Amino acid sequence: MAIEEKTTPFIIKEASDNDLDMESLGRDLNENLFYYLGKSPLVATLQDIYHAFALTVRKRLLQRWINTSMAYVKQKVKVVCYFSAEYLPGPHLGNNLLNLGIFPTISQAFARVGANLDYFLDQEEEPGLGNGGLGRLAACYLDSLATLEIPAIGYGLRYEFGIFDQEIRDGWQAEITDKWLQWDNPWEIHHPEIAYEVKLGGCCQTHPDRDGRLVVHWHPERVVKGVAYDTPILGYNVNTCNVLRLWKAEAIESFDFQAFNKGDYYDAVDEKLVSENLTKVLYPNDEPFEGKKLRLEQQYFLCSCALQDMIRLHLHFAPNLGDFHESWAVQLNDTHPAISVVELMRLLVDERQIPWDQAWDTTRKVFSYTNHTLLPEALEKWPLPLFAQVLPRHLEIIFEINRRFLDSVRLRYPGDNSKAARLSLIDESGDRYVRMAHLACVGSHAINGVSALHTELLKSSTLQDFFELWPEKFYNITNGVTPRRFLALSNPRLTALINSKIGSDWIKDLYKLRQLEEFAEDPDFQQSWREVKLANKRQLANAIKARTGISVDPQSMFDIQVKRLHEYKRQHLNVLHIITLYLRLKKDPTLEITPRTIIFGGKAAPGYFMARLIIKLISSVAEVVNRDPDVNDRLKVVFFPNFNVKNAQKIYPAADLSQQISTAGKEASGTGNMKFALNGALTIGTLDGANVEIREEVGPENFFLFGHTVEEVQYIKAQGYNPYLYYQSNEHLREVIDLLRSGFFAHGDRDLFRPLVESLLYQDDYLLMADYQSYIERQDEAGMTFLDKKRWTRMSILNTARMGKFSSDRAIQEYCQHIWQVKPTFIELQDITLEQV
Ligand code: KOT
Repeated sequence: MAIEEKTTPFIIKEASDNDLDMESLGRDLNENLFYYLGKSPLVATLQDIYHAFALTVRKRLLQRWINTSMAYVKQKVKVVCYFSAEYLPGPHLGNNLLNLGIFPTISQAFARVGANLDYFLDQEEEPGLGNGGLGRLAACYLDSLATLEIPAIGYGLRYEFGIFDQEIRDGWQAEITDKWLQWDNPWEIHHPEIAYEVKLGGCCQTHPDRDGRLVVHWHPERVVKGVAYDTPILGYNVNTCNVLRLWKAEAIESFDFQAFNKGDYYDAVDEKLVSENLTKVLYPNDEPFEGKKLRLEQQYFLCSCALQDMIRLHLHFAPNLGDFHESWAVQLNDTHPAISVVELMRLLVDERQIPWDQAWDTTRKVFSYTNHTLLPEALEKWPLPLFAQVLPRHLEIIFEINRRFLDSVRLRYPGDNSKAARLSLIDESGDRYVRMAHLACVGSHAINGVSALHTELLKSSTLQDFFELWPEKFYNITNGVTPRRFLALSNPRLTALINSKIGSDWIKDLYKLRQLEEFAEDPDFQQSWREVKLANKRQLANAIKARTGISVDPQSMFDIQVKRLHEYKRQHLNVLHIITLYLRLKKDPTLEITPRTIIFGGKAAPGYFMARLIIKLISSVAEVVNRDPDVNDRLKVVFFPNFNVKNAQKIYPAADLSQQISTAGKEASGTGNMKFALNGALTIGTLDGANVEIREEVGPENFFLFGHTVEEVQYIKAQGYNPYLYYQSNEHLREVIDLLRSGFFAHGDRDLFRPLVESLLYQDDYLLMADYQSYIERQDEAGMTFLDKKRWTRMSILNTARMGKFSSDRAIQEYCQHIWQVKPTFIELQDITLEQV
C-alpha cells in the first residue's frame, strides 16, 4: 500500500541552457556553500567545498533525470528493474564529472586557483553497500544501462552501515564500523512521500468472501515502513539519467510525545528502533550462506518495497496490471531477491484478486535470474520453521507453486520420484528447507551464468535437472566492467595516451581498443606506455608508504592480488610462492631474480577464521621478508588495507601482473581479472571463470596459464586426493611448508599457522599442493618475461587492446536483447520552465 500518493498539478522546471559552463557551475558552487552549508570561503573545510560542489553537480543530474523520467512516462517504455541486495558504486563525484564531459575543464579550473581537484574528490565517503564482485557488478550494470540509454531502476537497500572498514593491527584484520552517512550524503534525495508498508510474521486465515470465494488474510505480527532514497545514475555522454532507489526501514508511525504516557513512550521508541534495525547493517559475508532471520527480513523488505513501487508506478499510467509484464523486466541478482517471485504472486492474487494462472504467467514473464556462484555452501536455503515465522503467507504460496510445479514434473518424468525430490522447491532430505535457487528457476523465464565455463558447470551440475527440464531457459552472459570508471576515470594517463592514438570513441565502444594493436611494437608508443605504468606505480608506491610505512621500488614488478579473502581464491598459494622466492634468496643472496613487489588487498568475513588467518599469514611473511637484509629489496610484500572501490581505482592502473589463481571450477567469473587486463596488466591464472575467455581474447601467448583444469580437479578428487604426497615428493614445496610450520614467521610460535598447514597437508579442498609446481614455473616465466621490456610491453598493450568483450556495455546489450527485450530511449534535454502538466 502506498502511504501517500499525491501529485501536484504543476511541475517546476528550470532553464537547462549552458548548465555546464564554468560561470554557472562557479555561481552554484558559491551559492551552495553560502546558502546551503552556511559557510564563507574563509572557513570552509575541504569537506564543505566537496559538499557544495557535489550539490552543484547533482543539480545538473537532476535536470537530466527529470527529462529522462518524463520521456519514459510519455513514451510508455519498458523498464528494467535490477533487484540487488548489494551495490558498490564507488565515489560518485569524479564519475559524474566524467560522464557530464566536464572533468578536464573542472580540473583545470581548480588548478588555476591553486587547488588540486583530487583532494576534493578524496573527501567523498564511498557507499560500501556490498561485499565484493556481486555488488560491484550491479554498479557497473547501472552505469552501462544509463550509457546505453536503457530505461532502468536499480532497487536495493540503504544500509546505514555498509561493509566495515578494514584496519590491520598486529597483522590481524580489525573491523571498523562504516559510517558512510556521517557527513550527510549529497547524492541522495530522500522521498518520504514514496513509502510502503511491509508486513512481517504473524499468521494467515482463510475466509469465504461474499461470492463464496476463499480469500486469505495475513495478520502480521508487525509492520515496517520502507522509505525511498534516490541516487541519480547518469550515463556517459548522454542525457539519460536513471535512478538507484534504496529503501530505508522506519517505524510506521512517528510517536507523539504528548499522546503517550511514560510506559508507552518507551515502547514507541523501542518499536522505532526495532523497525529501523532492518536496514541497519549489511551482512559482511561473501559467499558462505548464513541463515539469519534478519537477513531474510531484509531480503523480503527490499522485494516488497520494490514491487509495490512498480505496481504504483504502473497503475499511475495504466488501468490495470494485465500488461504488467510488457512494461517491466526484473533481473534477480542471485537469489537474495528471489522471494520477489512469491511476493509478486501475493500482491497479484491476494491483494488484487487476479486469478492464479494469470498471475503466474505474468510473474514468470517478468523475472529472470542470474546465478553468481557454484559453491554449494553459498546456495541460499532457509529452514522451513524460520521461513514460516517470518513469511507465513509466502510459505503457503511456495507450497502451491511447488505442488503445481511437481505435478508438471511427474507428468514429464512419470514414476521418477527422485527427480521430483531433486527439483522440489523444498529440500526434504533431512530438516526441511526452502531452496531459493529452485524458486528463482521456477519463477523466471531466463536463467543465466556469468561466464562461459560457469554456465556450462551450472548446466552440468548445480542446476542440471532444471537444464534438462528447460534447456531453452538457459543463457550465458559473461560479466563485464565499465570502461568509464575502470579506465577513463581511474587511469587518466593511459587514457590520454590511448586517446592520442585512436581518439576517445573506445569509452563507449570498447572493441575500438583493437586499433591499439598496430602500435604494439612501435618503440615510441611502447616507451610512453611504460612511462604511464611507471607513473601509476609511483603513485601507488606513495599510497603504500602513507598507509603502511613500507617503501617499495616502482621499478620492481608489481604483482597484485586484490579480492575478498577466501580459501578458494587461494591467496595462500601466492604466499607459498613468496616463501619459495624468499628461500631461494636466503640460500643464494647473490641470486639474480626479477625484483618484485607482491601486493595483497581484500577483506575477510569477520566470522571466517581461515580467511582471517591468511591475512595474518600475509602480514607475518611480509614482516620477515621486508626487514631481511639478505633479500636486499628484491622482494617486498605489502598488505594494502581496506580494499574498496576508491583504493581499487589506484591499484588496477599500477599492476604489472594480475593474480587470478582460484581453483578451477570455483570462481564464477571474476571481474577484477578484467579490470587489471584493461589497464595493461598480464594475468597469471587458472582456467577458471572468465579467465578462460580473457585468455582466448588476448591470446594464450599473452597469458601465464597454470594449474589443473576443472576436469582434472574432478578426476583428482574422484581418485582420492592425497595432498601429503605432493609434500613428500616435491623438495621445494616441502621446504616451504616446513619453514611455515617451524614458527619462523610467527616469532617461533608453531601453533599460529598450524590450522593452515594441517589443512594443506591433510585436507586441501582447493588443491594448492597439486597446483603448486605449475604455479611456481609460470611465476618464474612471468619474472623472466618482465626483464624483456619490449616483449612485456607488447604483451601489455595487446592485453588492453583485446579487452573489448569485457565491457559491461556488451553484457548489458546481451541482457537487453536476449532476456529483457528492451530498447534504448533517446533523451533530449529540453528547456525546463514552470508549466502546467
Ligand atoms: C554471494 C552469496 C550467494 C551467492 C553468490 C554470492 C556472490 C557471488 N557474491 N559475489 N559473487 C561474485 O559475483 C561476481 C559477479 O558475478 C563474480 O564475478 C564472482 O566470481 C563471484 O564470486
